[in-house]
Amino acid sequence: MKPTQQKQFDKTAFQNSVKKHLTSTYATTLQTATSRAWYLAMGRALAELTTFDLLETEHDEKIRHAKSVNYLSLEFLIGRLTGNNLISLGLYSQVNDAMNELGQHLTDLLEEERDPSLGNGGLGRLAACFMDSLAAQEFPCVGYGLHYEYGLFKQSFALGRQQEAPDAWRSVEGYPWEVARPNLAQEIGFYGQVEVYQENGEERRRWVPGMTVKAMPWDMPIVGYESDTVYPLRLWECRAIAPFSLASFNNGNYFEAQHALIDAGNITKVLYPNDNHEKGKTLRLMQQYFHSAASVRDILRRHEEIGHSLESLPDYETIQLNDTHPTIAIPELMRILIDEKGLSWDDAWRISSKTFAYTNHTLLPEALETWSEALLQHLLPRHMEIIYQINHLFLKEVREKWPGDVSKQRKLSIIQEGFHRMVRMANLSVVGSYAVNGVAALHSNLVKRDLFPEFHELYPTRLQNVTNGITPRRWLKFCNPDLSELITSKIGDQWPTDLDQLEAISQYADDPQFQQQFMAVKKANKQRLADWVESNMGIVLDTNAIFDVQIKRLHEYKRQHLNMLHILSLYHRLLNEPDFDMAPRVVFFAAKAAPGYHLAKEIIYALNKISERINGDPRINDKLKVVFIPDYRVSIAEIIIPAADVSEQISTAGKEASGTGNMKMALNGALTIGTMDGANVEIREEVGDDNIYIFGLDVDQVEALHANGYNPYDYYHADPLLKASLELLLGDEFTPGEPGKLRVTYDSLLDGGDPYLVLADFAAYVQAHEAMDRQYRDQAGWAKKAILNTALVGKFSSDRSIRDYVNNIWKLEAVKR
Ligand code: 26Q
Repeated sequence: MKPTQQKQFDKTAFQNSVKKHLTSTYATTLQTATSRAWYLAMGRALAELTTFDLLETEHDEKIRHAKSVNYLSLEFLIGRLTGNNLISLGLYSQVNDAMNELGQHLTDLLEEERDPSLGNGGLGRLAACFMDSLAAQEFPCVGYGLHYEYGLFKQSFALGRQQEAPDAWRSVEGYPWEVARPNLAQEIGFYGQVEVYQENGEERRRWVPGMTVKAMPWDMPIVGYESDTVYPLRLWECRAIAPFSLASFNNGNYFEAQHALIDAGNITKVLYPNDNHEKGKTLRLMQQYFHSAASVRDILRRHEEIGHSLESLPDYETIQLNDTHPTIAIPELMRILIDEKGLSWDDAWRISSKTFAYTNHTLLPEALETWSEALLQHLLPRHMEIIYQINHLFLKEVREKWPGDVSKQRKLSIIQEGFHRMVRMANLSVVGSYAVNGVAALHSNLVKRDLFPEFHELYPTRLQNVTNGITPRRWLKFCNPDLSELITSKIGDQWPTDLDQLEAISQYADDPQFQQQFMAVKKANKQRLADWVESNMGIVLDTNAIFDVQIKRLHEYKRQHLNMLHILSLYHRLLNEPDFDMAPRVVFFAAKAAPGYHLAKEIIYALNKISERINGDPRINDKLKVVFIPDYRVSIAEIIIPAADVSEQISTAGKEASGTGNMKMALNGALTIGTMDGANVEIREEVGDDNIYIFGLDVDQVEALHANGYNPYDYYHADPLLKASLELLLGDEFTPGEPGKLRVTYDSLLDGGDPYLVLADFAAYVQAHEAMDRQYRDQAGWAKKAILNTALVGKFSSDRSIRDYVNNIWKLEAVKR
């Protein structure tokens, strides 16, 4: 901590500020204020401090003249800011004391904050961790996202089925940490046509939009850990240009005018709830362009305000595209440079193609974005022209490299031919970027080998790897204070900014006293989770049981249904094998399903019904419990992760690009049961084979099995335990009096062909669990493995990921204030 930080905190002034906000901002009194009002007033008082530092950082001459990264993402899943910012500010205990004197408990007030759920899952959470690591290491940056009025839907269950409700994360009072920046608002066009005109004897083109909306920025402060650098997460909100058209108001068309207002307001109304699946909806494309256009203009504004030439843009600004979602920023920058700034195509392309870099997060074909050419043409006619020209020049390169090879041209073209011609956003991103990266070593290799092999040949240095990471501030220091203190008592307090230091903990892995302390912390965290479950769900849990955790979006490739089959196999054995013994186990799930993903919702339903039956079955003697925690979000992850004994990372090999929950749970001392997929491969490298339970088919075996014609019935008939487990889904065991209600899941695994090879991996998965079960009964041995997990995963700090981006891709320097 910088000494200046503590000096800056004036307790009385802070308390007065809280009181002032209670009365003047929230119209309440010290006597009548609710906890919620206290939280809001405290948040505003704290935000005053960070807004001050935000503006100081923005105006710092050294920072203004340094190179910055602009992280463009349609999602930033930041989670609650108050507790985290208190830690970064180094003010947690001072504010705790100050609020105590006002008769308030800080921990209670923190619970009043609603999560800003402005993302679906891994990709959005990664963006949030990256912002934390950028600010912590003082790399100049701006995060650009969207200010959705409604975040990811709230999930509840009705008779076991997922219900979705809108997530009004700002409530009526607004969110205390955000500050509107009306001076930085932009106008964004849509539709219209391209006009051709002459200037100085030259033919020029300009886009005349048919509709214009306003982009209003809201800044969220990203507070550098123990530094007074605050960088902005700038979220654009769409508004109608004027409240309504005055002309139509006056001629009586008032309601028509209101219509325009509603349309514009719609663009940032709600986050699309699809994850790893694209649906070519117009409104989604409007969101993407709105986001890209506002962000690119803001970047150019900053660049030009300092007086830099356009030529030097890549020396001062780099733009990282978080997946293809903001790819339309590439033709937008080209359009501005050519049509508005008067640059030649070649000059514009030289600038643009040195400015953008693109991160790929998926190999799943259904997740690769394509947009209908007709839709793009209609919505963004000038961008479509620019895309054609980029493609034209690119295909020339392809022909030079592979003369006469039409199939290469067809495969690499940015335009996919066919009855409905489509624009391939991934191809546009690769062509328009100076660097492309995957998110884990295995994934990046598959990007080179399977997804973009020709691009790799054409541009041999463009494709790279940057393994994902997580911020140790939120995902250890803040969410697991007891473990953090234990670690600090052994190795000092510098590990949150230098996570490799955790390795020094490994010397205590065999120390019985440390083992006992480590397991006592785990037990207390399990108790905290058990208390949450009891008070929110009415299920009583035994903290001696193995806490076996799978928390992530519901998707077939993540194979929650493989976990389900394991549960069914345990249930079957408990009821049918007199000699079967197992350590008590609680299996936790938390997962949202995309509202349109039918099978995912059926799997949730099945898990809920199975949970109901098993938890209430006296025959199994409390050996097994299943808990499906509703409404998975960052704040509940902060309770579950520190309590996990077992981390389920069981995707079909080759399908999970990286995973980041795997890193969070290992860091908090859970043992992973996982496939050779994503970052599991690198976690195994770090913790060693003895401290992780790897099972199942690897990428090559998956490929071979598909190539040889996979038939799930082969496994079904050959393995009696598998057959018995699956058949439990057919009767009325879990839906008394209503047999067959769970058969959708059963059918997908048999007649449906089991596309993710659940049945093929079942036996190996059961075996790996048996080995874990045996290990758990030797608590000292388990403790050693758990300690080594915490000690050896320092690599997965997002600080390291950011340094990899900085050194290998962005080439920027940290700027100390
Ligand atoms: C695309 C078009 C239209 C609507 C929605 C989307 C869309 C939205 C979100 C497509 C994909 C996503 C999210 C993808 C995602 O979260 N991927 C995960 O990224 C993590 C961070 O790199 C990885 O750890 C995970 O492996 C990967 O699945």
